[in-house]
Amino acid sequence: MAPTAMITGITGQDGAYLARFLLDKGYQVHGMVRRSSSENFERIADLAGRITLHQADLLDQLSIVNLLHTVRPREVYNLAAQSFVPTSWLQPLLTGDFTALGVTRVLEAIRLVDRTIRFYQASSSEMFGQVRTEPQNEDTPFWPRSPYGVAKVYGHWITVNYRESYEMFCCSGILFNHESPWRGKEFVTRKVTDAAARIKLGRQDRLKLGNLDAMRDWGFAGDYVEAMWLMLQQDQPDDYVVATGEKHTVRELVEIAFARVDLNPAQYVETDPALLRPAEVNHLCGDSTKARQKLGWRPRVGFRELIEMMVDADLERVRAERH
Ligand code: NAP
Ligand code: G4F
Repeated sequence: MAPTAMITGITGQDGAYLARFLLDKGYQVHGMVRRSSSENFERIADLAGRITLHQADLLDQLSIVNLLHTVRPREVYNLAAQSFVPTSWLQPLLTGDFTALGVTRVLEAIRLVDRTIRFYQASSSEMFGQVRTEPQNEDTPFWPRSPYGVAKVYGHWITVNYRESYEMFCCSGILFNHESPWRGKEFVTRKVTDAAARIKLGRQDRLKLGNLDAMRDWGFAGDYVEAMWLMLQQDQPDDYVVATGEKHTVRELVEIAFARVDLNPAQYVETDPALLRPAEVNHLCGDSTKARQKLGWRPRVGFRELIEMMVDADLERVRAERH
């Protein structure tokens, strides 16, 4: 019988890639979606009829318990979160409720309904924050620099605790930044690739950015969902860093994106102090040796290829928009 997976956050970037990945593997895929006055299913619209969506919310314990009773999955991927770092300073309590306590709600539901369910938690390189060693691996201490990072540290440790306390199959994937044409437009990669396309096509004049010197280890979301799945196929649950091992500045990202559309960024890009963060994570770079050796995982898409892929997709999208 086909294995069954449940994805929270299926409407997000990673949820959309993971759903496709699991369907290709022959899974029955179920997704948890929260109620909204208007549907937000753009990234999974073409999967209608192949996946089953259920209404539940990370803030509502009973809705998650009922969902697991209904679906009876073998694997649960907890991707839902308030995932935008700047919003976490504006809404620190809500971020803690979704992104931290939400993890415990899913784990409690698994503990009550079926402890054999395999659980994946979407942890983040933001937990490393003010990094003390480079590159960062599973043993690097956490020093989160935002309410989001703090909430993810809680989510990571509660996942480890349920593994140790109840012998549940719980894995935490410490994923470095990963992007795609489906990345939300507020994140810096997509903000830049969308702007490059719009400026090229005469639909936008300027691009305002914050810290151009920040460095990230950016990979492709399509590669990273494979690592999530691989973690749940092992004999033992564990935690893994998933990263490319290369870091680049926001400035380099801008240069590649604008070069793709034959524009000089100096003519269009300006910095805006309002976009600087109260506390910045200046640089992140991951060491994914453990994932490469134990899971046999490796990234396939490089940085330049990723950014060019995103610019090309945005050009196509903007061209298709009506004025
Ligand atoms: P994303 O595009 O922002 O998607 C977040 C998802 O969470 C959306 O489907 C959203 O639903 C859902 N959600 C938020 N609050 C919810 C609630 N209360 N109840 C139910 N669903 C809720 O994020 P992503 O980039 O795919 O990232 C997936 C996960 O990985 C997140 O936990 C993120 O923090 C983590 N992560 C991401 C990266 C990265 O670079 N992308 C790196 C490390 C970790 P709506 O559509 O209804 O808003
Ligand atoms: O694209 P970002 O907003 O991503 P950030 O903060 O690194 O968080 C993302 O990756 C995390 C993994 O480490 C995830 F856990 C998290 O959910 C999210 O997916 O910003 C990247 C860098 C920052 O240093 C920021 O200060 O880009 C810098 N930046 C410069 N100008 C900007 C801008 N970021 C945004 N969003 N917008 C700007 O105008």
